[in-house]
Amino acid sequence: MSERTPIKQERVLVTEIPGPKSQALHSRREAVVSAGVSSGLPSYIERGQGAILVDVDGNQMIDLGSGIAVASVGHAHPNVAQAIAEQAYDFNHTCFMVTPYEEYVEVAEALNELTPGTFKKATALFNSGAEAVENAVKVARHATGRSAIVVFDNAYHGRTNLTMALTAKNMPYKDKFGPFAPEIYRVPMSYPLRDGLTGDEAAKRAIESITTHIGAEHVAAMLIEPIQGEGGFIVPAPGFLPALREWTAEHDIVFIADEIQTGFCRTGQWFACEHEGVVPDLITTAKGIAAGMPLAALTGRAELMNAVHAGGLGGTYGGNPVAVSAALASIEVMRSEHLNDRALHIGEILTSRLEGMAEEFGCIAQVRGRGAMMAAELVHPSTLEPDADLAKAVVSACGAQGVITLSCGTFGNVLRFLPPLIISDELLNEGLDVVEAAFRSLIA
Ligand code: PLZ
Repeated sequence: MSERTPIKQERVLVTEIPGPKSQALHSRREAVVSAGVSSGLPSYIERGQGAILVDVDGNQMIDLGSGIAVASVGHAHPNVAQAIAEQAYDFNHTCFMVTPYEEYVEVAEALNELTPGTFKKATALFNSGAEAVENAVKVARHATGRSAIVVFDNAYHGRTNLTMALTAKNMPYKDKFGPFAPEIYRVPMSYPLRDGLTGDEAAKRAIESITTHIGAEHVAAMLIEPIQGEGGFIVPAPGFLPALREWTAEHDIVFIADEIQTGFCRTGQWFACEHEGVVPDLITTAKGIAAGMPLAALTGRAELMNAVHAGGLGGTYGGNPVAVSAALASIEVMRSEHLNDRALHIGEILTSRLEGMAEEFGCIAQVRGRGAMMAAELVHPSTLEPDADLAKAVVSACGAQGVITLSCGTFGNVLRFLPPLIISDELLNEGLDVVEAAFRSLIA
Protein backbone atom coordinates (compact mmCIF):
# COMPACT_ATOMS: atom_id res chain seq x y z
CA MET A 1 0.00 0.00 0.00
CA SER A 2 2.63 2.47 1.11
CA GLU A 3 4.58 1.73 -2.11
CA ARG A 4 2.11 3.83 -4.09
CA THR A 5 3.65 6.88 -5.68
CA PRO A 6 2.57 10.06 -3.96
CA ILE A 7 0.24 12.28 -5.98
CA LYS A 8 1.77 15.71 -6.49
CA GLN A 9 -0.60 18.38 -5.25
CA GLU A 10 -1.03 20.02 -8.62
CA ARG A 11 -3.62 20.26 -11.37
CA VAL A 12 -2.64 18.36 -14.51
CA LEU A 13 -4.82 18.10 -17.61
CA VAL A 14 -3.80 15.40 -20.06
CA THR A 15 -7.07 14.94 -21.97
CA GLU A 16 -10.33 16.77 -22.25
CA ILE A 17 -12.51 16.25 -19.14
CA PRO A 18 -14.16 13.80 -19.09
CA GLY A 19 -11.50 12.00 -21.15
CA PRO A 20 -11.95 9.01 -23.45
CA LYS A 21 -11.62 6.35 -20.74
CA SER A 22 -14.14 8.15 -18.55
CA GLN A 23 -16.50 8.46 -21.50
CA ALA A 24 -16.23 4.73 -22.19
CA LEU A 25 -16.90 3.96 -18.53
CA HIS A 26 -19.83 6.31 -18.61
CA SER A 27 -21.45 4.40 -21.48
CA ARG A 28 -20.91 1.16 -19.56
CA ARG A 29 -22.47 2.72 -16.48
CA GLU A 30 -25.47 4.03 -18.35
CA ALA A 31 -26.25 0.49 -19.47
CA VAL A 32 -26.38 -0.87 -15.90
CA VAL A 33 -26.71 1.88 -13.29
CA SER A 34 -30.12 3.36 -12.51
CA ALA A 35 -30.70 6.61 -14.33
CA GLY A 36 -32.03 7.90 -11.00
CA VAL A 37 -28.46 8.19 -9.73
CA SER A 38 -26.57 10.91 -11.56
CA SER A 39 -23.04 12.38 -11.36
CA GLY A 40 -22.20 16.07 -11.65
CA LEU A 41 -18.88 15.52 -13.40
CA PRO A 42 -18.69 12.09 -15.04
CA SER A 43 -14.91 11.79 -14.76
CA TYR A 44 -14.24 8.40 -13.24
CA ILE A 45 -11.82 8.55 -10.33
CA GLU A 46 -8.93 6.14 -9.91
CA ARG A 47 -7.01 7.65 -7.00
CA GLY A 48 -7.01 10.61 -4.70
CA GLN A 49 -4.67 12.20 -2.25
CA GLY A 50 -4.91 15.42 -0.28
CA ALA A 51 -6.95 17.84 -2.37
CA ILE A 52 -6.30 16.12 -5.71
CA LEU A 53 -8.42 13.50 -7.46
CA VAL A 54 -6.92 11.60 -10.38
CA ASP A 55 -9.24 10.23 -13.06
CA VAL A 56 -8.83 7.15 -15.23
CA ASP A 57 -7.39 9.29 -18.04
CA GLY A 58 -4.66 10.63 -15.75
CA ASN A 59 -6.13 14.11 -15.24
CA GLN A 60 -5.37 15.55 -11.82
CA MET A 61 -8.26 17.64 -10.60
CA ILE A 62 -8.45 20.10 -7.71
CA ASP A 63 -11.25 19.07 -5.38
CA LEU A 64 -13.13 22.06 -3.97
CA GLY A 65 -16.11 19.94 -2.89
CA SER A 66 -14.65 17.11 -0.76
CA GLY A 67 -17.38 14.75 -1.96
CA ILE A 68 -19.92 17.12 -0.33
CA ALA A 69 -18.00 18.05 2.84
CA VAL A 70 -16.73 14.58 3.60
CA ALA A 71 -13.00 14.44 2.75
CA SER A 72 -12.16 17.14 5.30
CA VAL A 73 -8.83 15.56 6.30
CA GLY A 74 -8.03 15.13 2.59
CA HIS A 75 -8.31 12.12 0.34
CA ALA A 76 -6.51 8.96 1.46
CA HIS A 77 -4.91 10.52 4.52
CA PRO A 78 -2.20 7.98 5.44
CA ASN A 79 -3.24 7.77 9.11
CA VAL A 80 -6.85 7.12 8.15
CA ALA A 81 -5.90 4.63 5.42
CA GLN A 82 -3.74 2.76 7.89
CA ALA A 83 -6.45 2.67 10.55
CA ILE A 84 -8.89 1.29 7.98
CA ALA A 85 -6.43 -1.35 6.77
CA GLU A 86 -5.48 -2.48 10.26
CA GLN A 87 -9.08 -2.78 11.37
CA ALA A 88 -9.94 -4.66 8.18
CA TYR A 89 -7.31 -7.25 9.08
CA ASP A 90 -8.58 -7.48 12.68
CA PHE A 91 -12.29 -7.81 11.99
CA ASN A 92 -14.83 -6.04 9.77
CA HIS A 93 -18.09 -6.75 11.46
CA THR A 94 -19.76 -8.29 14.45
CA CYS A 95 -22.88 -6.08 14.69
CA PHE A 96 -22.58 -3.96 17.83
CA MET A 97 -26.01 -5.21 18.93
CA VAL A 98 -24.70 -8.79 18.90
CA THR A 99 -21.18 -8.46 20.29
CA PRO A 100 -19.70 -5.01 20.97
CA TYR A 101 -16.15 -3.61 20.57
CA GLU A 102 -14.10 -0.82 22.09
CA GLU A 103 -13.77 1.53 19.09
CA TYR A 104 -17.52 2.21 19.06
CA VAL A 105 -17.29 3.25 22.70
CA GLU A 106 -14.26 5.44 21.94
CA VAL A 107 -16.14 7.29 19.19
CA ALA A 108 -19.05 7.85 21.60
CA GLU A 109 -16.62 9.21 24.20
CA ALA A 110 -15.06 11.55 21.62
CA LEU A 111 -18.44 12.83 20.40
CA ASN A 112 -19.80 13.36 23.90
CA GLU A 113 -16.71 15.39 24.69
CA LEU A 114 -16.46 17.38 21.44
CA THR A 115 -20.11 18.40 21.03
CA PRO A 116 -21.33 21.56 22.79
CA GLY A 117 -22.81 21.23 26.28
CA THR A 118 -21.25 20.16 29.57
CA PHE A 119 -24.22 18.01 30.65
CA LYS A 120 -24.10 14.20 30.60
CA LYS A 121 -24.51 12.88 27.05
CA ALA A 122 -24.97 9.63 25.19
CA THR A 123 -24.34 8.68 21.55
CA ALA A 124 -25.69 6.12 19.09
CA LEU A 125 -24.01 5.36 15.74
CA PHE A 126 -25.58 4.83 12.34
CA ASN A 127 -24.59 4.58 8.66
CA SER A 128 -25.83 7.71 6.96
CA GLY A 129 -26.84 11.23 7.78
CA ALA A 130 -30.46 10.52 6.97
CA GLU A 131 -30.46 7.64 9.43
CA ALA A 132 -29.03 9.83 12.19
CA VAL A 133 -31.77 12.42 11.54
CA GLU A 134 -34.49 9.75 11.59
CA ASN A 135 -33.18 8.54 14.92
CA ALA A 136 -33.09 12.06 16.32
CA VAL A 137 -36.80 12.31 15.54
CA LYS A 138 -37.44 8.89 17.10
CA VAL A 139 -35.63 9.87 20.30
CA ALA A 140 -37.34 13.27 20.54
CA ARG A 141 -40.80 11.79 20.05
CA HIS A 142 -40.15 8.96 22.46
CA ALA A 143 -38.73 11.21 25.16
CA THR A 144 -41.42 13.92 24.92
CA GLY A 145 -44.47 11.85 24.02
CA ARG A 146 -45.30 14.54 21.42
CA SER A 147 -45.42 14.09 17.67
CA ALA A 148 -44.96 17.39 15.78
CA ILE A 149 -41.57 18.14 14.25
CA VAL A 150 -40.72 21.69 13.17
CA VAL A 151 -38.41 22.19 10.19
CA PHE A 152 -37.50 25.20 8.07
CA ASP A 153 -37.75 26.54 4.55
CA ASN A 154 -34.75 25.44 2.44
CA ALA A 155 -33.94 22.61 4.85
CA TYR A 156 -32.17 19.47 3.71
CA HIS A 157 -32.16 16.41 5.95
CA GLY A 158 -32.00 13.39 3.62
CA ARG A 159 -33.71 11.14 1.10
CA THR A 160 -35.45 8.44 3.17
CA ASN A 161 -39.21 8.73 3.59
CA LEU A 162 -39.14 10.62 6.88
CA THR A 163 -36.19 12.79 5.88
CA MET A 164 -37.75 13.61 2.49
CA ALA A 165 -40.66 14.97 4.48
CA LEU A 166 -38.21 17.01 6.55
CA THR A 167 -36.45 18.28 3.42
CA ALA A 168 -37.94 21.37 1.77
CA LYS A 169 -37.17 21.16 -1.91
CA ASN A 170 -39.34 19.14 -4.27
CA MET A 171 -37.02 18.66 -7.25
CA PRO A 172 -34.99 16.43 -7.29
CA TYR A 173 -35.49 15.11 -3.76
CA LYS A 174 -39.23 14.52 -3.36
CA ASP A 175 -40.94 14.71 -6.73
CA LYS A 176 -43.46 11.84 -7.08
CA PHE A 177 -41.90 9.98 -4.13
CA GLY A 178 -44.74 10.63 -1.70
CA PRO A 179 -46.88 10.17 0.28
CA PHE A 180 -44.67 11.55 2.99
CA ALA A 181 -44.52 11.07 6.73
CA PRO A 182 -47.06 13.15 8.67
CA GLU A 183 -46.67 15.62 11.55
CA ILE A 184 -43.90 17.62 9.90
CA TYR A 185 -44.41 21.42 9.94
CA ARG A 186 -42.33 23.88 7.94
CA VAL A 187 -41.74 27.43 9.14
CA PRO A 188 -39.83 30.38 7.64
CA MET A 189 -36.04 30.43 7.92
CA SER A 190 -33.88 33.50 8.46
CA TYR A 191 -32.46 34.31 5.01
CA PRO A 192 -30.88 37.76 5.41
CA LEU A 193 -30.29 38.39 1.69
CA ARG A 194 -33.92 37.75 0.83
CA ASP A 195 -35.94 38.68 3.93
CA GLY A 196 -33.92 41.58 5.31
CA LEU A 197 -34.95 40.62 8.86
CA THR A 198 -32.77 40.67 11.95
CA GLY A 199 -32.24 37.40 13.79
CA ASP A 200 -34.80 38.38 16.43
CA GLU A 201 -37.41 39.37 13.87
CA ALA A 202 -36.95 36.17 11.89
CA ALA A 203 -37.13 34.08 15.09
CA LYS A 204 -40.33 35.88 16.10
CA ARG A 205 -41.83 35.11 12.68
CA ALA A 206 -40.95 31.41 12.99
CA ILE A 207 -42.23 31.18 16.56
CA GLU A 208 -45.51 32.90 15.65
CA SER A 209 -46.00 30.41 12.87
CA ILE A 210 -45.44 27.51 15.27
CA THR A 211 -47.71 28.93 17.94
CA THR A 212 -50.51 29.64 15.48
CA HIS A 213 -50.35 26.52 13.35
CA ILE A 214 -49.23 23.79 15.74
CA GLY A 215 -49.15 24.91 19.36
CA ALA A 216 -45.87 24.68 21.26
CA GLU A 217 -47.21 21.95 23.53
CA HIS A 218 -47.55 19.56 20.57
CA VAL A 219 -44.02 20.03 19.31
CA ALA A 220 -41.55 17.23 20.06
CA ALA A 221 -38.58 18.82 18.32
CA MET A 222 -37.29 21.69 16.26
CA LEU A 223 -34.75 20.46 13.70
CA ILE A 224 -32.38 22.95 12.09
CA GLU A 225 -29.11 23.16 10.19
CA PRO A 226 -27.10 25.97 11.87
CA ILE A 227 -25.97 26.91 8.35
CA GLN A 228 -28.22 25.42 5.70
CA GLY A 229 -26.23 23.24 3.32
CA GLU A 230 -28.05 21.95 0.23
CA GLY A 231 -30.54 24.81 0.69
CA GLY A 232 -27.92 27.39 -0.26
CA PHE A 233 -25.32 27.89 2.49
CA ILE A 234 -27.75 30.19 4.21
CA VAL A 235 -26.28 31.70 7.35
CA PRO A 236 -29.14 32.89 9.55
CA ALA A 237 -29.00 36.45 10.86
CA PRO A 238 -27.12 36.74 14.18
CA GLY A 239 -29.38 35.98 17.12
CA PHE A 240 -31.80 33.76 15.16
CA LEU A 241 -30.43 30.45 16.47
CA PRO A 242 -29.99 31.63 20.08
CA ALA A 243 -33.57 33.00 20.13
CA LEU A 244 -34.98 29.69 18.89
CA ARG A 245 -32.80 27.76 21.31
CA GLU A 246 -34.13 29.82 24.19
CA TRP A 247 -37.77 29.54 23.12
CA THR A 248 -37.59 25.75 22.63
CA ALA A 249 -36.06 25.37 26.10
CA GLU A 250 -38.97 27.35 27.60
CA HIS A 251 -41.44 24.96 25.99
CA ASP A 252 -39.62 21.66 26.59
CA ILE A 253 -39.13 21.23 22.85
CA VAL A 254 -36.05 19.23 21.88
CA PHE A 255 -33.67 21.43 19.88
CA ILE A 256 -31.89 19.28 17.29
CA ALA A 257 -28.95 20.70 15.36
CA ASP A 258 -28.30 18.89 12.09
CA GLU A 259 -24.53 19.36 11.82
CA ILE A 260 -24.07 16.67 9.19
CA GLN A 261 -22.61 19.14 6.69
CA THR A 262 -21.35 21.83 9.10
CA GLY A 263 -19.66 19.61 11.68
CA PHE A 264 -16.10 18.48 12.31
CA CYS A 265 -14.05 21.63 11.76
CA ARG A 266 -15.77 22.57 8.50
CA THR A 267 -16.71 26.08 9.70
CA GLY A 268 -13.66 26.66 11.90
CA GLN A 269 -15.28 25.22 15.02
CA TRP A 270 -15.93 21.58 15.81
CA PHE A 271 -19.62 22.42 15.33
CA ALA A 272 -21.23 25.45 13.68
CA CYS A 273 -23.57 26.02 16.66
CA GLU A 274 -20.57 27.10 18.65
CA HIS A 275 -20.19 30.32 16.63
CA GLU A 276 -23.20 31.67 18.49
CA GLY A 277 -22.80 29.71 21.71
CA VAL A 278 -25.88 27.61 20.96
CA VAL A 279 -26.08 24.31 22.84
CA PRO A 280 -28.46 21.83 21.18
CA ASP A 281 -30.20 19.01 23.06
CA LEU A 282 -29.41 16.57 20.25
CA ILE A 283 -26.91 16.86 17.42
CA THR A 284 -26.62 14.78 14.27
CA THR A 285 -23.26 14.25 12.57
CA ALA A 286 -21.94 12.30 9.57
CA LYS A 287 -19.86 13.23 6.48
CA GLY A 288 -16.58 14.70 7.82
CA ILE A 289 -16.61 12.40 10.86
CA ALA A 290 -14.92 9.45 9.14
CA ALA A 291 -13.21 10.76 5.99
CA GLY A 292 -15.54 8.89 3.65
CA MET A 293 -16.34 5.71 5.54
CA PRO A 294 -20.09 5.51 6.06
CA LEU A 295 -20.67 6.63 9.64
CA ALA A 296 -23.19 8.91 11.29
CA ALA A 297 -24.01 9.71 14.87
CA LEU A 298 -26.69 11.05 17.15
CA THR A 299 -25.33 12.64 20.31
CA GLY A 300 -27.14 14.49 23.03
CA ARG A 301 -28.56 14.81 26.52
CA ALA A 302 -28.31 11.47 28.29
CA GLU A 303 -31.83 11.78 29.70
CA LEU A 304 -33.24 11.98 26.16
CA MET A 305 -30.96 9.40 24.57
CA ASN A 306 -31.51 6.98 27.47
CA ALA A 307 -35.28 7.45 27.58
CA VAL A 308 -35.57 4.93 24.76
CA HIS A 309 -36.14 1.28 25.72
CA ALA A 310 -33.23 -1.15 25.21
CA GLY A 311 -33.23 -2.39 21.62
CA GLY A 312 -35.18 0.65 20.40
CA LEU A 313 -32.21 2.02 18.46
CA GLY A 314 -29.77 0.15 16.27
CA GLY A 315 -29.16 -1.47 12.89
CA THR A 316 -26.93 -4.15 11.41
CA TYR A 317 -24.01 -1.94 10.45
CA GLY A 318 -24.31 1.17 12.64
CA GLY A 319 -20.88 2.01 14.05
CA ASN A 320 -19.16 -0.54 11.83
CA PRO A 321 -15.66 -1.36 13.18
CA VAL A 322 -13.82 -0.10 10.07
CA ALA A 323 -15.88 3.10 9.96
CA VAL A 324 -15.34 3.88 13.65
CA SER A 325 -11.59 3.23 13.29
CA ALA A 326 -11.55 5.71 10.42
CA ALA A 327 -13.43 8.20 12.59
CA LEU A 328 -10.96 7.91 15.46
CA ALA A 329 -8.05 8.45 13.06
CA SER A 330 -9.82 11.39 11.40
CA ILE A 331 -10.59 13.11 14.70
CA GLU A 332 -6.95 12.71 15.68
CA VAL A 333 -5.86 14.31 12.37
CA MET A 334 -8.29 17.20 12.95
CA ARG A 335 -6.66 17.79 16.33
CA SER A 336 -3.01 17.30 15.38
CA GLU A 337 -3.22 19.24 12.12
CA HIS A 338 -5.31 22.04 13.73
CA LEU A 339 -8.00 21.82 11.08
CA ASN A 340 -10.24 24.37 12.79
CA ASP A 341 -7.51 26.96 12.25
CA ARG A 342 -7.02 25.75 8.70
CA ALA A 343 -10.74 26.09 8.02
CA LEU A 344 -10.69 29.70 9.23
CA HIS A 345 -7.67 30.45 7.07
CA ILE A 346 -9.33 28.86 4.03
CA GLY A 347 -12.40 30.95 4.82
CA GLU A 348 -10.33 34.13 4.65
CA ILE A 349 -8.92 33.22 1.25
CA LEU A 350 -12.33 32.17 -0.09
CA THR A 351 -13.97 35.33 1.21
CA SER A 352 -11.43 37.72 -0.22
CA ARG A 353 -11.30 35.98 -3.58
CA LEU A 354 -15.09 35.70 -3.89
CA GLU A 355 -15.61 39.29 -2.71
CA GLY A 356 -13.17 40.34 -5.41
CA MET A 357 -15.22 38.46 -7.99
CA ALA A 358 -18.42 40.02 -6.61
CA GLU A 359 -16.94 43.46 -7.23
CA GLU A 360 -15.97 42.60 -10.78
CA PHE A 361 -19.05 40.59 -11.77
CA GLY A 362 -22.50 42.02 -11.08
CA CYS A 363 -23.98 38.52 -10.89
CA ILE A 364 -22.84 37.78 -7.32
CA ALA A 365 -25.49 39.08 -4.90
CA GLN A 366 -23.80 37.83 -1.76
CA VAL A 367 -20.74 35.98 -0.53
CA ARG A 368 -21.49 34.10 2.68
CA GLY A 369 -20.61 31.17 4.88
CA ARG A 370 -18.15 30.38 7.62
CA GLY A 371 -14.67 28.91 7.44
CA ALA A 372 -14.26 26.39 4.67
CA MET A 373 -18.00 26.42 3.93
CA MET A 374 -18.37 29.45 1.67
CA ALA A 375 -20.69 30.31 -1.18
CA ALA A 376 -21.62 32.94 -3.72
CA GLU A 377 -25.31 33.45 -4.52
CA LEU A 378 -25.75 34.19 -8.22
CA VAL A 379 -28.46 36.46 -9.59
CA HIS A 380 -29.32 38.41 -12.72
CA PRO A 381 -27.38 41.67 -12.27
CA SER A 382 -29.15 44.48 -10.36
CA THR A 383 -31.94 42.11 -9.26
CA LEU A 384 -32.33 39.33 -6.72
CA GLU A 385 -33.66 37.01 -9.41
CA PRO A 386 -31.79 33.70 -9.04
CA ASP A 387 -29.54 32.66 -11.92
CA ALA A 388 -29.39 28.87 -11.73
CA ASP A 389 -28.18 28.57 -15.33
CA LEU A 390 -25.10 30.60 -14.52
CA ALA A 391 -24.32 28.46 -11.44
CA LYS A 392 -24.61 25.36 -13.60
CA ALA A 393 -22.44 26.86 -16.34
CA VAL A 394 -19.70 27.90 -13.87
CA VAL A 395 -19.60 24.43 -12.29
CA SER A 396 -19.40 22.83 -15.69
CA ALA A 397 -16.73 25.23 -17.01
CA CYS A 398 -14.63 24.61 -13.88
CA GLY A 399 -15.05 20.85 -14.24
CA ALA A 400 -13.79 21.00 -17.81
CA GLN A 401 -10.69 22.76 -16.48
CA GLY A 402 -10.08 20.16 -13.75
CA VAL A 403 -11.61 22.01 -10.80
CA ILE A 404 -14.45 20.32 -8.94
CA THR A 405 -17.02 22.76 -7.58
CA LEU A 406 -20.61 22.29 -6.46
CA SER A 407 -23.83 24.23 -6.68
CA CYS A 408 -26.74 24.21 -4.25
CA GLY A 409 -29.70 26.29 -3.17
CA THR A 410 -33.47 26.15 -3.17
CA PHE A 411 -33.26 28.05 -6.46
CA GLY A 412 -30.14 26.17 -7.65
CA ASN A 413 -28.24 29.45 -7.96
CA VAL A 414 -25.58 29.12 -5.28
CA LEU A 415 -21.98 28.23 -6.04
CA ARG A 416 -20.49 26.56 -2.98
CA PHE A 417 -17.00 25.70 -1.84
CA LEU A 418 -16.13 22.90 0.58
CA PRO A 419 -12.44 22.19 0.02
CA PRO A 420 -10.54 19.58 2.00
CA LEU A 421 -9.21 21.40 5.06
CA ILE A 422 -5.64 20.39 4.28
CA ILE A 423 -5.59 22.11 0.86
CA SER A 424 -2.57 24.39 0.34
CA ASP A 425 -3.12 28.11 -0.22
CA GLU A 426 -1.50 27.71 -3.60
CA LEU A 427 -3.81 24.97 -4.82
CA LEU A 428 -6.88 26.73 -3.44
CA ASN A 429 -5.91 29.93 -5.21
CA GLU A 430 -5.28 28.07 -8.43
CA GLY A 431 -8.75 26.53 -8.16
CA LEU A 432 -10.22 29.97 -7.58
CA ASP A 433 -8.30 31.39 -10.57
CA VAL A 434 -10.18 28.83 -12.66
CA VAL A 435 -13.50 29.87 -11.08
CA GLU A 436 -12.74 33.51 -11.79
CA ALA A 437 -11.83 32.74 -15.41
CA ALA A 438 -15.07 30.78 -15.76
CA PHE A 439 -17.10 33.82 -14.64
CA ARG A 440 -15.13 36.07 -17.00
CA SER A 441 -15.72 33.81 -20.00
CA LEU A 442 -19.40 33.29 -19.25
CA ILE A 443 -20.32 36.84 -18.42
CA ALA A 444 -18.43 38.77 -21.09
N1 PLZ B 1 -28.45 16.55 6.73
C1 PLZ B 1 -27.51 18.80 6.67
O1 PLZ B 1 -26.20 17.93 4.30
C2 PLZ B 1 -26.45 15.29 3.18
C3 PLZ B 1 -26.83 15.25 0.14
C4 PLZ B 1 -26.49 14.98 -1.26
P1 PLZ B 1 -26.79 11.35 4.00
N2 PLZ B 1 -26.12 16.29 2.22
C5 PLZ B 1 -25.69 15.85 0.92
C6 PLZ B 1 -27.63 14.36 -1.97
O2 PLZ B 1 -28.10 14.97 -2.95
O3 PLZ B 1 -28.07 13.26 -1.58
C7 PLZ B 1 -27.14 15.73 4.45
C8 PLZ B 1 -26.98 17.04 4.94
C9 PLZ B 1 -27.65 17.42 6.11
C10 PLZ B 1 -28.62 15.30 6.29
C11 PLZ B 1 -27.97 14.85 5.14
C12 PLZ B 1 -28.18 13.43 4.71
O4 PLZ B 1 -26.99 12.71 4.84
O5 PLZ B 1 -25.52 10.76 4.58
O6 PLZ B 1 -26.69 11.73 2.56
O7 PLZ B 1 -27.97 10.50 4.30
